[in-house]
Amino acid sequence: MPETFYVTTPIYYVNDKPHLGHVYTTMVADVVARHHRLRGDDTFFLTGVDEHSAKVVDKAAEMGLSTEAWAEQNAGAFKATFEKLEMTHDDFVRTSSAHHKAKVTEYVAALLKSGDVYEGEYEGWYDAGQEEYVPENKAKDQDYKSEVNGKPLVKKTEKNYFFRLSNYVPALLEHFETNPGFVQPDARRNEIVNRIKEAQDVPISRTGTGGWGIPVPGDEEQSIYVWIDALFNYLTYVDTPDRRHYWQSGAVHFIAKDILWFHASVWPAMLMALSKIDGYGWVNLPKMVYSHSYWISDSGEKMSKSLGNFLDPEAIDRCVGTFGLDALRYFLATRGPLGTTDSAFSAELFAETYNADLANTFGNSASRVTNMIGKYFDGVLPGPHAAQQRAVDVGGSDAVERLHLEAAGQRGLKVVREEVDSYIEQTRPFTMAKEPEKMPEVGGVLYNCTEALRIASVLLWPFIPDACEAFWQRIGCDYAAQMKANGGKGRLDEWVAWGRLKPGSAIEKGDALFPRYVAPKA
Ligand code: ME8
Repeated sequence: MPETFYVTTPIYYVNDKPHLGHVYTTMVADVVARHHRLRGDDTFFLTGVDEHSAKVVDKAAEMGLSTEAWAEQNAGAFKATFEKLEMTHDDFVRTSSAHHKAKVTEYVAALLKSGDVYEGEYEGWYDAGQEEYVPENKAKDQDYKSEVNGKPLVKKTEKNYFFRLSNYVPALLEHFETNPGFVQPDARRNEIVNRIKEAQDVPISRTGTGGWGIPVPGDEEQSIYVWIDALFNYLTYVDTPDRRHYWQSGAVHFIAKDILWFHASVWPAMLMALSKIDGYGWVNLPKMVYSHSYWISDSGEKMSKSLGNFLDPEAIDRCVGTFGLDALRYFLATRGPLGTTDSAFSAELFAETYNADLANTFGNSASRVTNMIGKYFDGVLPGPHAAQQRAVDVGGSDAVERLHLEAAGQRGLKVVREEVDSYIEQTRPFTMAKEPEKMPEVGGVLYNCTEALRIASVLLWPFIPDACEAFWQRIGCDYAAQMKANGGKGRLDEWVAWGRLKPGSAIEKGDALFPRYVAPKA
């Protein structure tokens, strides 16, 4: 049954241009969004940028530019990168947009009146790189250095508004208890539960931002803390009459482990606080916060802007130029750090995966089968044969919905390996074709192979849409046009049912979908 589905990525800081880590999370969310649209779900996919960070102010000053100009330039770079990589987001967040600012102001004004926010003074540690207040016990554990970039924490004393996170500890723990899938993977949930037990109230405003940020309503000297401003993006962008149902369907937030704390504690607690206020009764909690690990360099460091060892947009362009966009999407989604261990980005593994899964499996099988239909049947799809009865059943539990993307990719490839490659080895249509009376049976084999490839291509479409659409065109399937005509929605269940191709339809050969990669000689 079609459902409503809402998926988000973090909104990225615009202190610099995008790198592979940002592309990764957005691409994973894109694959998941595509899968849901293919299922026929009413899907909303949100990504974008986080602008009101002190890091943006500092970097702009360093570059000799105004903060606005630097933010504008990098926001543009993120947008252009995501568009070039054919991400299918439905909207692109800019926290400087009038709509976002107005909504955040409205939420904070409501919270200020609710009793869950009070004025106080913060005295303690601050991680400037992460824009994060660090409680004393945690700062001590970290040896008073940033967990992420190793730089010393700074001591801060400032007047702030505080959110009563401590009041929400019992409700949060209960939510974790009754919704074991709320934070995924499981190992991450356990870390967070332990930290929530000791949660203290958190600042939601800052002073001295030089006007960069959203002012606290009624107290212009303070700006809304960038993390509060940023978290609200998930709500502001769907807080309109035509989009509210996406929020209410239960958001799925993709993030990396560095920002899990905010998403799994402050965020749900603020939503609980908001939902108690008049007019916000419709505000529910997200369905899931999925916290993946990092891409690290071959030498084992996290790729990040401040460390300067990231795979930058030019490197991403070269990769797409050599292997194609489908290859990048497939590799990132199926070989990335979705679980609790980091993944090293290696050019060798990329080329190996490309050849094994795309060139030698899907691409090669598609060529073999369409070539044989060209050679033996003049490019006309033969009909089934009684001696070659076969059917693929891919029904049942869904790996993408469980976010097992590697398994989901392999599920499509398994159909190709078993129902095309092994099947051809067993039946040897090229040998049978030497005896004219066996031609109807050869036809039956090739019909089955084309059907299996068609079903595999439907399963693989979220990962390698360009190749699948090219293949559909060759076998006369108008799925791309149907999706377009139907607001992007497909009919996954129908399309993976066996026996939909009509014998007699034209089958084109076409070029290799994934030419085999041979590394240039050093
Ligand atoms: O944290 N491997 O923005 P940010 C995998 N603005 N993913 C990576 C990565 C890596 N090496 N490096 C970055 C912020 N990412 C805030 C978020 S949300 C309300 C506010 C991805 O520009 C990953 O998704 O530092 C991580 O969570 C995000 O980029 C951090 O982006």
